[in-house]
Amino acid sequence: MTASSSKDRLLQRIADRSAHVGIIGIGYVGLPLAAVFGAAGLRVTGLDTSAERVAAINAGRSYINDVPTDVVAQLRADGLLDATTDFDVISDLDAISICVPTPLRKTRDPDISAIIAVTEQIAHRLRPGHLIVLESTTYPGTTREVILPRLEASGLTVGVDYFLAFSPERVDPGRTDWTTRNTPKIMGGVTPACLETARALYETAIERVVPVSSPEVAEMVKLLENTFRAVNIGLVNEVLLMCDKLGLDVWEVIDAAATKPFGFMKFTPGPGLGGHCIPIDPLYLSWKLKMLNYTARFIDLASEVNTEMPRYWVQKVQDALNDAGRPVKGSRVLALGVAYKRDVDDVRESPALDIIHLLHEKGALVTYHDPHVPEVQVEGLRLQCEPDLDNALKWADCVIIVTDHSAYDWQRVARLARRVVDTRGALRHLTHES
Ligand code: SAJ
Repeated sequence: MTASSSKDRLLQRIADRSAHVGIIGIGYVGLPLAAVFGAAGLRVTGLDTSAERVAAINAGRSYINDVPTDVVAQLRADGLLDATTDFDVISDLDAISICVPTPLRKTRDPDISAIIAVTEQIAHRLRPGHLIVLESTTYPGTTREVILPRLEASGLTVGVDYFLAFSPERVDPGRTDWTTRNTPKIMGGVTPACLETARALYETAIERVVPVSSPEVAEMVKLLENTFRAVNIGLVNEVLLMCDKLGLDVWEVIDAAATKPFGFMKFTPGPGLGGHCIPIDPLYLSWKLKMLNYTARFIDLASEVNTEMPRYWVQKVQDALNDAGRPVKGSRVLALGVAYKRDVDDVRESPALDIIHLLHEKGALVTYHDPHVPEVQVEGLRLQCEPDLDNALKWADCVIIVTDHSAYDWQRVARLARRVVDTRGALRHLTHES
C-alpha cells in the first residue's frame, strides 16, 4: 500500500467523519476527549481495564464530573459512543488516543508500564492506516524510544503505513472556562505525515491545534508547564518560610505583589503539593536528565521545599498547642479539608495525608472534615469524615485548615474553633468582629 493511499484514506475518513476513534484510558482525560470527538460526529470507543467504567459508559452514565451524564447518554443514543475491555476492537479502529496514568514507582522513578502494556496491545493488532496519539504525560523521548520500536516490530513503517504523534493533555479537573474543546492542543508527529493526520483528527474536535516539530518537543512542553507550577509553588512556599522568620504576613505580601499588572504571576503557599500531576510530572523530567548526567536543580529544590511543608505545618500545630500548655500527645486535632486542592474530591498525593500521619505519629487524636471526601486511608488508619462540622470544630483543641473548599463558612470556623492553624490563608479576609 503506497504512502499516499494510507494517509489519504485516513484523511478522507476523518474529513467525512467516518473515522472510528478509540480512547484507551477513559478517565478524567480520556472521557472528556471521547465526548469532544463524539460531539464532532465521530464514532468513539472507550477502552479500559475497568469493567465498571465500561459498564457505566454503556449504560449511558458518566463518572467524571467534567462530563455530564446526559452528554454520555446522548452520545450512546446517537450510536457515537461505546466502551469495552476487549482490545481486539483495535483492529476496527482508525485512530487511537492513549490516556493512561503515568505515576511514579515507590523509588520515585517514572512508571510507564501502562503505556508499554497498551502499546503491546496495539502493536500486534497494528494495521495500515492506524493513527496512534499518546496523551499521557511522560519524559521526552518516550514516544520515539519506547512506543515507536514496538510498533515498528510489526513490520509496518511509521509515517507510511501508520502514524504516531504525542499530544499532551491539559485537563484541569473542575475547570469550566478552559475545557478539552477550547484549550489549545500541542501536537508533535514522528514524521510530517504523522503530524498531518493527527492534526486533521484533533481539529475536528478541538478549536486550536498547535503543531510543533517533534514528539519530544510536545513531551517537553507539558513538562515545562507543570514544572513551572511546581517550582513557583516551591518558591512561594519558601517565601512563606522567609516571612515567618521576618515576622511578616506572607498572605499580605503576596496579595499586594499580585496587584502588579505585569511581570508577576500569583502563586499561594500551602500545606504542600498534591494531585497526580504537579508533584509527579517534574520528576519525570529530572529523572530523564539524570540519565543524561544532568541534575535538574530547580526541580529537585522545589520538590524538597514542597515535600517539607507538611512537617512545617505540623510544627505550627505543636506550637499552637504549646502556647496553650498542651502537648500534642493526647490533644484533639481536626484537619479541615483533605482533598489535594479546593473543590475537588481527589486525595491523591494530598499533603493532608502527610499532616494527619505526622500528627498521629506524635500521639494526637486526629480527625477530619471534608465535604467532598467521605472517608480517607492514611497509612494504616481509615478515617471517616466528621458528620457534624460544628461539633468537630468545638471538639478540637486545634483546627488545621488544609484545603480551603468554597463550601466552608470561614467566619463560623473562626468563631467555633478554639485555635486555628491556617495553611491556606483562608481566614485572612475575615472582618475583625469574628
Ligand atoms: N498549589 C499551591 N499553590 C498554588 C497552586 C497550587 O499550593 O499557587 C497546590 C494545590 O493545592 C495542589 C497542587 O499545588 O495541591 C497542584 O495544584 P494545581 O492546580 O496546579 O494542579 P492540578 O493537578 O489540579 O492541575 C494541574 C492543572 N492546573 C492548572 O493549570 C491550574 C494543569 O497544570 C494541568 O492541566 C494538570 O495539572 C495536569 O494534568 O498536569
